[in-house]
Amino acid sequence: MIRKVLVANRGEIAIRVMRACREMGIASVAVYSEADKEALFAKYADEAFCIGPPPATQSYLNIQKVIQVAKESGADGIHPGYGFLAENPKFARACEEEGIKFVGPSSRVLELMGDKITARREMIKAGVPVVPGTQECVTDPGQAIDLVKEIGYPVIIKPSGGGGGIGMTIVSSEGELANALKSTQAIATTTFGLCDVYIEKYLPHPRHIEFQLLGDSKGNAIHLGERECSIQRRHQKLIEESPSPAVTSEMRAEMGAIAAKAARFVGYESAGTMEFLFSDGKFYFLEVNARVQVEHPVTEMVTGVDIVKEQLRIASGLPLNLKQEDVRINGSAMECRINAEDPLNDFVPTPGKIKGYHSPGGAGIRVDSGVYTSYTIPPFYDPMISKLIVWGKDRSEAITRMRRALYEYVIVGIKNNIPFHKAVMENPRFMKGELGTHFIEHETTLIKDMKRITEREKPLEEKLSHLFEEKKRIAAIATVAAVNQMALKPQRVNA
Ligand code: MV4
Repeated sequence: MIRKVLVANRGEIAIRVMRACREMGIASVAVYSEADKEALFAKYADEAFCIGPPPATQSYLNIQKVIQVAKESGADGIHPGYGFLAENPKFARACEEEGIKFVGPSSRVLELMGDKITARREMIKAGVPVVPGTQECVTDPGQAIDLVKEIGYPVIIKPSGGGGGIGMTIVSSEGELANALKSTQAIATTTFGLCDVYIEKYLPHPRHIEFQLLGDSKGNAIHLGERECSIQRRHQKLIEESPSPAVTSEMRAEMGAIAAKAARFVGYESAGTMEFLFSDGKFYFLEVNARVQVEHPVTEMVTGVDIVKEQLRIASGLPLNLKQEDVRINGSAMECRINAEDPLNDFVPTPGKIKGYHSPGGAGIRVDSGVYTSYTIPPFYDPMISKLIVWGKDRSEAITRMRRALYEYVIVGIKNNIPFHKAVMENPRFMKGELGTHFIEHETTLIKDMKRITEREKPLEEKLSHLFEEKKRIAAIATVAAVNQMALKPQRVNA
C-alpha cells in the first residue's frame, strides 16, 4: 500500500484527496504557493511545503519542484487532482522515473489520450461510436474540402492538442472552410504548441454525457454510470447530475459496457471519464478525461463508491474493490458549482474576502470546499468557492433539496453565482430534464429570474452582513433566512 501521498493540487480537490488518505491511514503532504499560505488544504495536510510564487507556472506547474518535495518528504505517491499537472505525460513519466507512484493512468495512456486524433483512432479500434469525421490530421485546405464533401456541413474543426472546447471553430459552408482551417491551426499552435487539427460533423444541439470509469493494474475496468453536464458556459460546467434524465437503464448498460471495454483496450488504470455527445438517442465519443473530475461526487452519491479511495487502492496495485454487477445507481444526485463570479455581470470573477460564511447541511447534502469565514479567495486561480452536491431518492427530490440548500447557503462579502443556481432550479425546462449544451444561452429568462431573486434578498443581505460582522448566532440566522425565503414562494417540482 502507498504510505504517503503528496497532493499536487490546491483547494477543495486537495482536501478531498487528503480526506481519502486519512480514512485509509495514508499520510498526506501538501504543496502550496505563496498565495495559499492561509488556505485550508495546506493546514489540513500532515505536512505542507511552500513551492513558489502565486502564478501556477512558478508553483503548481513546476514539475521539478513538486518531485523534489515528494523525494524530500518521503512520499511514495503523488495525486495530481484535476487541472494543473493531472494529465501531463511528462509529469507522469518523471514520477515513473523517480519510482514515485503517479495516481492516474500511465504516461503512455496520458500521451495516447492527450492527443485527440490518436484518442479518436484508438476508440474507433476499440469499437466506440465516434462523430463522423477525419481520422488523420488535416493540413491542406483542398484536402479538407474533399473530406468534408463526405461528411456534410456544418462541421467543427478541433485542435488535436486541445480538448475541453478551446480553439474550436464551427464551419457552416465550403466557402468558409479554408480560412477557418488556417485560423484554427494558428490558434492550435499558439495555445497548445501543436498545429494538428481534425474535423468532425457538427452536432447542433447535443447533450453532454460522460461515463465514469475505473480501471486497475490487473486489466479490469468497470463503469459507474453516466453524468449529464449539459449546463455549461464557455466550456465551464456549472451543474452536473447523475443519472442523466435522457438515459435509460438499457442505454446505460450498453454504452457503459462499450466504454469499459475501451478502457481495457487501452490499458486504462485509475479513474477516468469518457465524454460523449448525445443527440437523437445516439452517443458519439468526444474525448477521454484522464483524471478524477470536479464532478466526481455526483457519481459517488448515486453509487456509494469512493472514487478517490479506489484510485489510491489501484495505485497501490490492488484490484478493483467491486465488479460491474455490484454497481447500482441509487436515486439521483446533482452538483452546483458555487463560484466567486457575478452572474449578473457576464460571470466576471469576483475573488476577495469572504466576510461571512454558512454552508448548508442536513439530509442528502454534501459540500466540498476549501474556504472558511474570513478567508480571502486569491485572484490567481479558478474562482470556485465550493461544490454543493445533493442526493435525493429521485430527480424531483434532488431538485427540492438543492433549492433548500441554496437558500440555506450564506456567503457574505463577495458576489457569487448562487442566484444563477436558484434561477435554474426553478426553470421549467430544467425541471422537466430538457437539457442541452446551449441551455444557458437559450433560456433568456434566467437573467430576469436572477434579478428578481437578488432583489428579493437585498434587505436580508444587508441584515446578514451586519450580523456576520458581529459573528453572532450565524447558523440560527441562516436557517431563519432559508425558511423566510422558501415561504415567499411555495415550490413544487414536477419532473
Ligand atoms: C462538439 C460539438 C458539436 N459537434 N463536437 C465542447 C467541449 C469539447 N469537449 C467538445 N465540445 C463540442 N464538441 C461536435 N462534433 C459541440 C461542442 C460544444 C461547443 C463547441 C464550440 C463552442 C461551444 C460549445 C459548447 C458546447 C459544446
